[in-house]
Amino acid sequence: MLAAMSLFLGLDSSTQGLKAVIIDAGTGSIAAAAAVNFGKDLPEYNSPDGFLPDPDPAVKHADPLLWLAALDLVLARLRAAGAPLAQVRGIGGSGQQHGSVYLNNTAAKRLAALDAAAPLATQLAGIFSRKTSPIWMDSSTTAEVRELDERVGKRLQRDTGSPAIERFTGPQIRRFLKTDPLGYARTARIHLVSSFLASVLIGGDAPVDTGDGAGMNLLNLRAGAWDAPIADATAPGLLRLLPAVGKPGGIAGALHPYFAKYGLAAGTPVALWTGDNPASLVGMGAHNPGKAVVSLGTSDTVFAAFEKFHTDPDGFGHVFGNPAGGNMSLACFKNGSLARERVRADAGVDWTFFDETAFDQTPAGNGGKLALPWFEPEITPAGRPAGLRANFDFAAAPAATRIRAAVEGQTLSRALHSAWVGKFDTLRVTGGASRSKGILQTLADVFQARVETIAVTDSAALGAAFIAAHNTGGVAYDDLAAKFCPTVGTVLPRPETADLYRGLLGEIKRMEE
Ligand code: XUL
Repeated sequence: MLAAMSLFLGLDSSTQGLKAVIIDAGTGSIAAAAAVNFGKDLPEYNSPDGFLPDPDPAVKHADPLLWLAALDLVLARLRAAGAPLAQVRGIGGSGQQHGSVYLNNTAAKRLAALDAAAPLATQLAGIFSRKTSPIWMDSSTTAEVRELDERVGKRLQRDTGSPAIERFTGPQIRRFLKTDPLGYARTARIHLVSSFLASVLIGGDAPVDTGDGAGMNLLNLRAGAWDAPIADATAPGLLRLLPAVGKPGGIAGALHPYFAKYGLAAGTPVALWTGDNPASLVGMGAHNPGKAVVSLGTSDTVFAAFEKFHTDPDGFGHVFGNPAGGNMSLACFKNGSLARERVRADAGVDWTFFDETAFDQTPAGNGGKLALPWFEPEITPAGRPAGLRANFDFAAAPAATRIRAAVEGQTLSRALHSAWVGKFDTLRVTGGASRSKGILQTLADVFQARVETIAVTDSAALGAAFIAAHNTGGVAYDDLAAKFCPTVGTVLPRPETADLYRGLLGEIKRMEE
């Protein structure tokens, strides 16, 4: 009975799918999990990678009905698997950041009147004033970013935590205003992916949290409220289209009776939803300052909780609200695992060679040979042409030398651009490449920090469940982290490499310029 009192559901709506996990906060175990892949499981939405194909490579929009269909499907899957949905005491969630959903003036009524007899995507098809949602991969707003820079200037970064960024919501809203003024005029509410899905769960109008709200170029993080002059400079009348801003620890509302058909209890408290990166921060057990997270994925990210509000002096990184209170930093490096994969494939070696052998065959520092595998235009640092950069004849070098050069180059660049992210002595590493002994040792040596791997795979969904347990059940984040995020591996920095890598920081900086 005691265990049944402590079940919490976490949902994560990412670019490519929706994940659900039910945690037992009492025993520290996963009670159930399910997932939906947008492309494979819902092919009728014509979005193999989670967004709609578009002839313009800068345009990346998704169909919000796809996210609704996925919500019905993932809950149906949990139910079919016999998950203990009736005992869930609270629900939390996270969404891909920056993506926005535009609702017309019928939305409030239709959300309140959800009918269990029909699927969400059918009964909510008419609530949108913009048929598609721009997502974080969209980069079609270069002109709007320039306009916001001109209109607001440096204050944008100083008060919202980020300069104007193409994928951020404010520039996207401005583009909508410019390209479809009638559609903008028909808009009654603009939600983030996270607050939209929370709104559906409660059949109402959920607040935006400061974690995800900070990804909009609209939230004054110093004040924890929308910045009226910035909203005005973005689009006229925007302030009244924005939902309330919720405080960390807050509740969005009570679960709508619609969801009783899956076995969930109507009225179950739904915590404020947040962005996937803020959710990952807590899901990785890194909600307190002192531990930074390095996530090695399609893009690599470095993020950490920090105390006193400050921003990246170079203007590349972002500040978001920390769901546990305070703020978090995030630096995003576009050339992550795809770049490593290309270096490996071009060298004609397998992953064991890339992950380990290459590092056994070469010395730390690689005799000064470094490479920056920027096959895609990099965003940290931004504004440099794409292409591989090396300070030696890369193509002619042995495979092991190339691999160490690329991994050390990437890692030194991560270190160079994350000096501002917050104080830490530990790096928690996650993502596919965290299996590589060579990468882990390089991280430990370059950052001179203890490197920990933990067993968590879906850190955003797990973090969403933590947020549910904390905000609706009063469970402490420290308890959750201790139970769910134990360290499974540790790599210590070798002090004798500290000077070597410190010396190479200057060289990588020169190569970036
Ligand atoms: C962060 C960002 C991505 C998305 C991925 O700024 O754009 O990490 O949140 O879902």
